[in-house]
Amino acid sequence: MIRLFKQHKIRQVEELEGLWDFYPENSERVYSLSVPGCWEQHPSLVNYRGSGEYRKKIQVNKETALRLSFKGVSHSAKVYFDGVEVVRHYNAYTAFDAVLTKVEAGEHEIRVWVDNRFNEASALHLPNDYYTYGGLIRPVSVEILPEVYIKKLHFTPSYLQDSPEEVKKWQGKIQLTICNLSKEEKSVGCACTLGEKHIDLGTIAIRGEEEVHLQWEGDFEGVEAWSHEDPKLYELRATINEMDDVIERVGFRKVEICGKDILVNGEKVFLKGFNRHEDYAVVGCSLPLQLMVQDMDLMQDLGVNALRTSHYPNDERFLDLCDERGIYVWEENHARGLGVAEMMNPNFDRQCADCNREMIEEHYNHPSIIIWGILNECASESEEGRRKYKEQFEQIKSLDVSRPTTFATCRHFTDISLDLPDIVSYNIYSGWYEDEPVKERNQREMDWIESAGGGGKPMIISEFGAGGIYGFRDRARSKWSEERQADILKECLEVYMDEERISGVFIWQFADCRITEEGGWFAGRPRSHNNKGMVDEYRRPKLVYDVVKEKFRGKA
Ligand code: ADA
Repeated sequence: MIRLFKQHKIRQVEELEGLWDFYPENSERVYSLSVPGCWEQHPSLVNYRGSGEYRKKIQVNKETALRLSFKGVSHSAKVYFDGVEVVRHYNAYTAFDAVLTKVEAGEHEIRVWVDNRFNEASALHLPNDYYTYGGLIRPVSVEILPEVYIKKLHFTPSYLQDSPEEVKKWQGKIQLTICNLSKEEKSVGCACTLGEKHIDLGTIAIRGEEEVHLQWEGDFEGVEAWSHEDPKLYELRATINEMDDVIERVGFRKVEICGKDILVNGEKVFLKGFNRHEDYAVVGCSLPLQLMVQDMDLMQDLGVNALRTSHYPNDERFLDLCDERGIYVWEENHARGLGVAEMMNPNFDRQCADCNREMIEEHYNHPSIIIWGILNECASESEEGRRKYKEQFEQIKSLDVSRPTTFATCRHFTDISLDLPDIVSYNIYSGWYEDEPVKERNQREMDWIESAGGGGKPMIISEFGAGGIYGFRDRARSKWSEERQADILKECLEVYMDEERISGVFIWQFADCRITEEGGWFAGRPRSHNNKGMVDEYRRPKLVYDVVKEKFRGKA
């Protein structure tokens, strides 16, 4: 399954899920691996940090153009079609594609060289407090393209500011990009439907091998808003003649910052949720839908209304679930804990810019995403780091002005970048890393933030938590015991949930996850896992589960 809804009625799409041959580099052995999937799922590849080639043959019935779509390859890919390189990509967590023209009828071979090694060329995937898996970790599909096709369909909802509270006058902006793959100029009829509304965009002429960008804005009477309480979704379908179509699923919701408050559809919201790594004991980072649904069901059982996609763009199927369940999402680019030296890697700026662009282009239409985040705990206390934060926030705003921005800092009392984001967020581990009284420590943090450029803005506690090893019970309530984890979370939640200067809290973290042994991470991570989950990597609940459930459910 590529998405939780069909994205085409005309365009033919085939998902290339199932078994692919995998040839690890410098090995005679050939594996038969499931796609999507991590190669670590195979007992002989459970620790494999290296490269290899996936191979798959496809049949084409008549000459056509094809689009090969890769939703996530971890972490570097080079794609060959009949032995010719057609695209390469860096970063496990963003999608990419290749459009091939004049593909003849017959059998063809797709080869994907994949590499999950750490080296100078990789500025974002490096030894860290999560695991960089290997493989075709998200769906792969092949589409038959007509010579004129729809490349992009974006929808931006809004409402007139003078809308009376109870009935919003919803409006929407539709942006379409249409490509002409042929060498001759083509004229095509374009139209869109959204709910009951039909929009005729007229006949468009496109010169050979060029693309055009169309935009339409207008009112949408009688539509219902998307919100946490009532996540109403609509299908937006764009068509060109009977030649091609694209379907997106959208929602009428508007997110704004009003002083220290975050508003959704004009109502103040308090975000309560988890940081969630895409990681599950037996499948690595390549969760099938049923395990995504289990995670969502558990988080909703715990009483969340929000999620932070720590620390990278998520699988679109999970974002589709958030759209359907009314979960507010802080989606962020891929970075965790990079100091100045790592941010000065010559590939850092380009790899971040690519990730930001791909994240927003691909995930723009999800109503659940209400915040774009960048650069978790990077060097925001340095001049060099500040320049990079500033540059990336400018890029984000150039791609999307409809959502506020933030970043999670841990540069306490030294950060010089708090004036840059729309929302100030901080990671604080009182009771775990710092044995200071939770309330007093948080007051000092908030007072300093307001004096250091973050004043007048919403504040979110983007991480707090404690370690608890599943099954380790201790009457002494020592650190790493389930009892102590529950005690610390209880104290933190009693303070943070009742702090009127705070607009949201994200617990670190939903579930335990595998970490990278290299780089010394093992020393502070028993079992070579980050053990701060409410559940372990098999989703077995710890004592803290019911403590958090009672606190989260106790606050609307
Ligand atoms: C940091 C970081 C998280 C995780 C956490 C921890 O705040 O953002 O990814 O490493 O610390 O468990 O200490």
